[in-house]
Amino acid sequence: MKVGFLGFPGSGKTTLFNVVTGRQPDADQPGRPMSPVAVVRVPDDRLHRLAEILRSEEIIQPEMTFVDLAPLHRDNGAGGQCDSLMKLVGDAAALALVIQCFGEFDAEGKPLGPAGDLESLLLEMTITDLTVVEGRLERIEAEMKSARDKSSAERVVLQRVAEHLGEGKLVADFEMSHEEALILRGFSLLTSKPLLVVLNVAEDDLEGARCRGAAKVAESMGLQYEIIAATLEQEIAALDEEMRDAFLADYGLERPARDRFIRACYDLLGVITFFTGDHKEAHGWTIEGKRTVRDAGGKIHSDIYDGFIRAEISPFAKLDELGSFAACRQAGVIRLEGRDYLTEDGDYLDIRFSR
Ligand SMILES: Nc1nc2c(ncn2[C@@H]2O[C@H](COP(=O)(O)OP(=O)(O)OP(=O)(O)O)[C@@H](O)[C@H]2O)c(=O)[nH]1
Ligand SMILES: [Mg+2]
Repeated sequence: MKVGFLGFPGSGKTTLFNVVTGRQPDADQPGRPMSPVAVVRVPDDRLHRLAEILRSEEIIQPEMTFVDLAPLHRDNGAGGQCDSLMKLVGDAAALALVIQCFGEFDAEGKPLGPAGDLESLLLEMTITDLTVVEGRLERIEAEMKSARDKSSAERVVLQRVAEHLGEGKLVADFEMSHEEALILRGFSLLTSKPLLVVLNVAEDDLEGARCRGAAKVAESMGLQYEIIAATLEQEIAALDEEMRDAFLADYGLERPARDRFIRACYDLLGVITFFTGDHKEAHGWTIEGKRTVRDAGGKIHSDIYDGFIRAEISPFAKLDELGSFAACRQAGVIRLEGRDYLTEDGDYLDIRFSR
């Protein structure tokens, strides 16, 4: 699962990337990450309890990947960055749009303020999608000059999507059938991805009073947003635990932004966590989208997907309450399920498969 940070120059992408991935800024190259990709182990308290029950030696937290993408130019949504933008975003499953809500705005800086920045960022993405869709339509139409059938399913849906994008709407809000969704999936359109708006505020504006306009733009587009003071959070992240709690309390912050941000990404992507394990390790995994127990097995290994037979499911809440697998078995809360069972958050899976 990969989340990319997208935004205009200097909006705070690298600062936020450091906050979320727990990295310290690179002193030699401030503003540039050491490496733009980081795999983060996401803490889940339930794993400690599971390790206790399983008597596991090791705990393996689920992983999430973050990418600090190169900045987009501010060209007022002229759409000149389409190719590079598609390449830049690549296979990121979701995007965090980082909006600068701190500092002075240059008198000549084109989009003035966070609301304008968010609007032009969304416009840039919409134009990119439109360019991709129209490019494909042109090719289809050229191919169809020789064929008789003028109403291929792909052409029909692409025409509808082009119209939708032309109205400035996001593909995520496009109503489509299952078949149409399958056609569109292959294009990886930017505005079809789950988007989280990050309003990067100054430390004297933690409530985001100066970015109400941007928050309204996000709301009007049906997008979730988080208000985060990235530089402040970076300082907090560098403190030891005791100092950190005192610091957070001083600023009236409940938890570090990192937790809030990762939670928001989970919600955005509809991610759930499931568990496996034995005396060696207690292992947490995440899955989004299609999440039958067979798909969950596939996250672990393709052999499990291919040879799936059935799974024994123990819900974490029951394991926690009863304290052992034996007690769960006795209470009859362990279930045997086939491949189509929909995995629930907190399920402990014991999968039988043939090799
Ligand atoms: N006051 C304030 N400054 C910030 C905040 N976030 C980032 N900055 C500053 O803004 C500058 C740019 O931050 P970066 O995180 O490097 O921004 P970026 O989006 O990675 O920049 P590029 O990679 O060049 O596009 C740095 O000098 C940061 O210290 C913030 O929340 N408040
Ligand atoms: Mg940067």
